[in-house]
This record gives sequence, structure tokens and C-alpha cells, in this order.
Amino acid sequence: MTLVTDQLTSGTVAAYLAARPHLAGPVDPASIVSVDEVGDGNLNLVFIVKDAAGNGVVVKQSLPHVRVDPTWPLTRERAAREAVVLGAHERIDPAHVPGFYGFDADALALSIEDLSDHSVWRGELNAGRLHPYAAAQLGEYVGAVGFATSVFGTPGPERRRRIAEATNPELSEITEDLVFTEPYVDHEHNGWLDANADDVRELRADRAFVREMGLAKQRFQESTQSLMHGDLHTGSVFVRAEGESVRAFDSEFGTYGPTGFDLGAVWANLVIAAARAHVLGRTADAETLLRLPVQLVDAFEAEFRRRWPDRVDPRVYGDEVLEHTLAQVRSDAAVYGAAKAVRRIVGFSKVADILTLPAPKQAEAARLVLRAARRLGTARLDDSDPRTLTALTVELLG
Ligand code: SR1
Ligand code: MG
Repeated sequence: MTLVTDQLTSGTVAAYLAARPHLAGPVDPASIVSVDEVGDGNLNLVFIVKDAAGNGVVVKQSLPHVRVDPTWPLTRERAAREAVVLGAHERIDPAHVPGFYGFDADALALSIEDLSDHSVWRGELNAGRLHPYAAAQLGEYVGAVGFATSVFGTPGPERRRRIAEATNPELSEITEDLVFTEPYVDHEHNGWLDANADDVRELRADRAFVREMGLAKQRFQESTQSLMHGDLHTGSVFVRAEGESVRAFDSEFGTYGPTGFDLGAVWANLVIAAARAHVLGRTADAETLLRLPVQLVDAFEAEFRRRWPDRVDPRVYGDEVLEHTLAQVRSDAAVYGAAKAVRRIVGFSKVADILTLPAPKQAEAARLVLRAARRLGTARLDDSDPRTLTALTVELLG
């Protein structure tokens, strides 16, 4: 049974680390000079701790509720789920996640590498700094963890144990509700501008699209294809132009699921960033952003193919299995991209890309995102080439 210690505050973190020096990473707990709570996500407390020598560590602790809605209770065990995912992903692809210094099961707190010299990709995109190298690096990350945690990368019995260890029922249910269901029904979490009412009505009346969302939800619920990040939007990615460093953080929604879900999350948020750029008159940026999913998916495939010679059981996993798997992931990426784009426009947890636009431009950008989503959402196995799909979304820029 987990013993939950007190909720940390900026005033108690230094003493907390002094009593647990193994969780301080490079920080000297005896010379801590600052502790700043910087959490700006939907769920947790995040402290950046610095010592006199300028070393830093991040301590992230779960709250017993959704941070942005204290009336919404949420298991604090999500921190333990994130520890499992981050630990596994760090072992597979340390270049693309923050360093993981340890997990305190009593306090439900993770100690993570301080990446204060990086910036959150969403903020950078909103400021007009694209960091286009990030798309291919995220593809490589999803390819690495997608292969290594799949049936091709991990022997059967070990994999079944890892699937059990990474089960994440409460946060998976949030994704199931917020991404796949709520945008298509009347729900208090939903909201849109009056100017988008017809767009939402048309989307919900698009039976082919809504059917695909149902099938996408079914695959999300049934699949244990690989250990996903689970929430790979541009607000979960740090970028730094120097050295073109890219790190995916905040994997508390991670669990085993369809590999294309993570690619779709990136794709959706690139579409959203492109819609913002377009309505602000940054047409070239919009086109660049809409084309980045090609680099994302190509890099994913390249990494998956690179690892393929090392697969478990090549006796039955021949190259036709590889081609079928990659086609399925491409198709899933597009459909999940559609689902993730719609939820940010219609459902809970809207994004700054749209919210910080003036109202008439918000409506214009939201319309563009919904139209792009409808094109991506009906992609099937045989027309899921990201080049074709990208061309379809670029067309919408007119
Ligand atoms: C109640 S959690 C709302 C959203 O925040 C996270 O970033 C996930 O995207 C989740 O759906
Ligand atoms: Mg998050």
C-alpha cells in the first residue's frame, strides 16, 4: 500500500530533497538557492530546484485532482504510471526524453532532468519559431519506443508483464472520453464560438468521419501494440535550437496502445499550429507546418526499419509483416491526428494556439482545423501516405 506524504510546496521541497539526496540528481541538497513552482499543465505540481552552483532538478508531484478543475478528482497514482513510461522510454531512447533520476512512491513525485535551457514547442510555434527539426526527431522517438516495446522488440512473456505494469485505467479513460466521445455528444466539457456552430454541426453529421472515430476509439481500447507516450502534443515537447535538442516529457497518459496514436498527436498539433500561422498571414509557415507530418512519419518508419533486423522471431515476422504494420500505423496516425485535432477545438482542454488569437481569427482557425481533421479522419490503409494526406490539408489553405 502506498503511503502518501504531504503535498509539496515551494517552501518544503528543499527539506524534502535534503532528506532524500538520491532524488536530487545533480543538485546539492545542502545548497539549494531557489525552488519555483512552474506547473502550467492541466494536472500536476512542477518545481524547478536550483543549487548554488546552478545545477537544477525538476520535482513533479501529482495532485489528488485535476489542477485546472479541483472539483474533478483524479488518482495520484498517475505519477507511478509516468515513472514506468519515462523509465522504459529512457532506456530505449535517452536522447529524446528528460533524464529520470528517480521516483518516490510515498510522495508520488518524480525527479527529472531540469531542461530550463529548452522551451516548450507549443510556445515557440505560437511565437513564430518553428523548430522544424523537431518533427523528424519525434518520429525517430516513436519509432524507437514503438519498435522496442512491440512484439517485434520484446519477447512475449516479458512483454505481457510489462503491459500489466503499465496499465493506466484512469488516465486512459480520460483519453477515451475526451478525445473520442465527448466531441461528438452534448457534454459540459465542450464549447466553441457561435461562428463555428455550423462547422461543428457539419462535423457531427459526417457519418463516415464519426464512424472512423468510433473505430479509432475501439482500436485505442483494444490495442497493446506498443508503450505510447500517450499525450504527445506540442505542449509535451521541449526544443532547443542549439544542438537541435528535442525531448518528449509528461508521459503520465502513457500505456500500451496503438503506435499511431503518438504520431497522430504530433500531426494534430502541427495542423493546429498551421491554422494559427495561416490566419495570421504567415502563409509559408503554415505550409511548412502542414508538411512536417511527412518528416514525422518518414523518420518513424526509418527508425522502425533500422531496428527490424533485430526483431524477435523472424521465422514468422517476415518483411510482409513489416510492410503491413507500417501501413497500419500510417493509417492510424492520420485518424488519430483527426481525433486529437477535433478534441482541441470542440472538447475540453483547448490550446493557446487558438485561444490567443483575436475572436474572428479564432473561428477561422478552428474551421480550418475541423476541415483538415475531416480529411485526415477518413484516411484508410490504402490511401494513408502522409504525402497525399498532407497535400489534401495544404489545399485547404487556398
Ligand atoms: C483532465 S486532463 C485534460 C487533458 O490534459 C492532458 O494534457 C491530456 O491531453 C488530457 O486529455
Ligand atoms: Mg500533460
